[in-house]
Amino acid sequence: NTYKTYTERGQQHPNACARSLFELMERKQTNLSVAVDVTTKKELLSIADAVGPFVCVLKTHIDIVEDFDHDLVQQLEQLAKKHDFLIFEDRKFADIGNTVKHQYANGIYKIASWSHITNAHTVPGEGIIKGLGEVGLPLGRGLLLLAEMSSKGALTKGSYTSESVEMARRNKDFVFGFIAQHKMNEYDDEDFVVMSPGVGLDVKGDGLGQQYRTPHEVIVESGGDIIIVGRGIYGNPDQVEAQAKRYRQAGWDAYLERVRLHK
Ligand code: UP6
Repeated sequence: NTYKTYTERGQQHPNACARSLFELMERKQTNLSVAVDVTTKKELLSIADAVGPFVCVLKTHIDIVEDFDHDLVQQLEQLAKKHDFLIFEDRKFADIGNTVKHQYANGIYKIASWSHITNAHTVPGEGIIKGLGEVGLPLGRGLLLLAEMSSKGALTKGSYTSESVEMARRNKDFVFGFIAQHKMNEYDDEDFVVMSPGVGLDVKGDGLGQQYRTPHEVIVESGGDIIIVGRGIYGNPDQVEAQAKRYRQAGWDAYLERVRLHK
């Protein structure tokens, strides 16, 4: 399935969130997700509006915004409609089922009410998926599991990764993919969406453990589906739109090459 077109995968996918994601990727011709890791509402909204036309998914870390309020969320939702993208709050839940349920539904952020996609570490075991699912499934949300991290020395490898994939296989109603560095599909009847962070065209790292690969390495060589790019796009405030176009083109060209190679 990794080597089929996004359209074909969208038509066959059992998960509603994945279906709409694949459809919108093909419609907008983009497999780019921008990670907007800025700390003010104003910057977040202005970058979201600037990159909106070029992304399939806008990724947030809502808890770093100093002046968070519910108007921010409403404006993000409006931008998602205006530009046709999904919102992914990169919350990286990591607690027992009962706790993450509250962290997902309640508190200040009420993530489940506005974020189409969120993610979770598998370190607590499968209860984390059950807890999040009680909140997210009735709302039609989708979950990604962190199977592999991009940072140097990450412990997400070997049996940790393969057992994370097994957890996803047992929870396909809610889990539609992974944050990972490689494709995870092994069987004909499964189609996990792999979103890969740690993507950059100009630098190889950030001095704090982040490691960057190119869109070609991620999509053609490793079989990832969506590239997640943060500082490479918003790092220079004067170039946000130009960089978004550049990464969107690099990601889409890599996807077309992958489809061509495996025809
Ligand atoms: N992220 C990673 N690596 C992971 C998982 N998530 O970098 O394994 C997230 C970071 C950040 C974004 O939290 O939001 O992806 C990468 O940003 P960057 O392109 O500016 O390094």
